[in-house]
Amino acid sequence: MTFSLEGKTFVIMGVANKRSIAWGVARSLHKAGAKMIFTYGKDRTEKSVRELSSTLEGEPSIILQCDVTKDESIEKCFATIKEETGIIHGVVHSVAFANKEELDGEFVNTSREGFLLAHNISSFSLTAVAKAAKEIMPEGGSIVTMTYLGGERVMPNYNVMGVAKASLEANVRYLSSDLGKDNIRVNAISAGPIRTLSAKGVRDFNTILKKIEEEAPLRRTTTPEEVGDTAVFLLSDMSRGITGENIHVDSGYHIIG
Ligand code: NDP
Ligand code: N5H
Repeated sequence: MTFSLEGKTFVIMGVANKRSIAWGVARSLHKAGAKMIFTYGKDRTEKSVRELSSTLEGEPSIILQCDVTKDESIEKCFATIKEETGIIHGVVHSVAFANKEELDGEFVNTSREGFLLAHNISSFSLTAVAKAAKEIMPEGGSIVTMTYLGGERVMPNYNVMGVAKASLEANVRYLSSDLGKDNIRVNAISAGPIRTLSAKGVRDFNTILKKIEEEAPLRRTTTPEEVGDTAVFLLSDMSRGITGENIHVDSGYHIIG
């Protein structure tokens, strides 16, 4: 199943390697004929993004740094996008971070610094990026972010990231309310667990995946392709009536229990 996004340009934030959910989205967008601009956070990620993007056929993608903890980095990144491509039609925000030591043990022990860091990178960044992106979306567009069920329910070890995802999900609703008059839609995809670099080191990840295989309505785990294809739908006019929504791409697991 493909939707044509020929002639449209999207900014993809959060490709770290070939397992990244953002890379799953990029593959689906490529199939739909879209043009992409990739952004990365850390200097050390640039090489991997360049190598991956070079595997996509067609004209080379633009690759820029955008460290979402820095206003100047976001401003510079979107100013360069404006110079290089003029307008864009949407953004995929697939960025989150929390200190490793706060993704284990009890949430009650979260430090002020760790709490603010997780919220800064994983939620406020969407607000800051939406503001910058709006300036180069004169025809309207679509913004999609990635969340997890731990933002709605207590999940073991998700801790401060669960609170940050609850903030992100509310962020989606408030942004969609503001930006609707500019014909910009804002939605989240709540993905089921996928083995990515961020998930590396998560204790009992196999057990989490096994539970989904046994209990989710579709009896299988989520793939980056499934998330990518839903993102294409949300970025396309096929979803033109949808904003402020959180679509679960999780084999239906969220309805259980
Ligand atoms: P990845 O590790 O592949 O992606 C995380 C990305 O966040 C990296 O590209 C990283 O880039 C980026 N990032 C972190 N800090 C910053 C920063 N300061 N500025 C810019 N970018 C930054 O993991 P996923 O693909 O799994 O994660 C993508 C999104 O999907 C996250 O929001 C995650 O919470 C969400 N999600 C993941 C699930 C899963 O099971 N994997 C399930 C549900 C949601 P860099 O290293 O260059 O800083
Ligand atoms: C309930 C769970 C298991 C507990 C796992 C929590 C995962 C939280 C996600 C955050 C984004 C992970 C994170 O920040 C890891 C960093 O501390 C260390 N890793 C890095 O710095 C790498 C190198 C970079 C690339 O990572 C980032 N993020 O920058 C949730 C799981 C079942 C599902 C899951 C894994 C959800 C999710 O939100 O990612």
